[in-house]
Amino acid sequence: MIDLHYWPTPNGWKISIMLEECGLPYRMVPVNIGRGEQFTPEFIALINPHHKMPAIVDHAPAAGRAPLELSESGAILIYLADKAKKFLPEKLKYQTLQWLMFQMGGVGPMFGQAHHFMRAKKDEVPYGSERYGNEAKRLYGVMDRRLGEEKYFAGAEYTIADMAIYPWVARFEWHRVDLGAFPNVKRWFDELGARPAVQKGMAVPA
Ligand SMILES: N[C@@H](CCC(=O)N[C@@H](CS)C(=O)NCC(=O)O)C(=O)O
Repeated sequence: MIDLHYWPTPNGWKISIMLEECGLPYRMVPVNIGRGEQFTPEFIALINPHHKMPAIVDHAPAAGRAPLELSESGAILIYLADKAKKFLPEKLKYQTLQWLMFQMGGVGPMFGQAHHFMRAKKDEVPYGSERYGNEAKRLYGVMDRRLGEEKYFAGAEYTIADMAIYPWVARFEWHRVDLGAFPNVKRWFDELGARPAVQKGMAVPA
């Protein structure tokens, strides 16, 4: 059994989607980040010293191995792909990792900053909204070109890179992007949104 320390946000959804896609049994442990539950001494000592969700505890990682605590959603996705032997195909391994890193270093942090300035700060700092809004649009341009060349980010197969990017694109209204202006992203987004495991993962409640 895997414990998923979770709150329903794009970083949390990446892992709930992957667990659903793999059919791995898991138990959701809520971490209400609005109430600061990521700062409890237990969470910091036992789950993630960086006090962020998502994190997992795999109580049965492999025969004879001690339970594994893991944080950082990209690392968790790679771990689960290795465990389930799914969604990180050998022939697309490095392309998958490239687009996963693109999400971890680009899409996640930049869209997150756009949400902060546009929503939490309600455009009080116009420079912030403009800078991260423009960066979000630039990243959509990169994604649209890639998805004009390939069906999925890594190539012909659906991988953990798609699962990492999807929940961030699902917040397109938050970073004020018109999906219609990026037709290849929209085609991919609609296709993934029709997958039952994606729908289940996105619906895991708090
Ligand atoms: N790089 C981390 C980022 C995780 C992250 O930013 N989580 C946010 C919610 S989406 C969080 O737990 N924030 C609480 C805090 O920063 O105190 C990952 O990909 O797992």
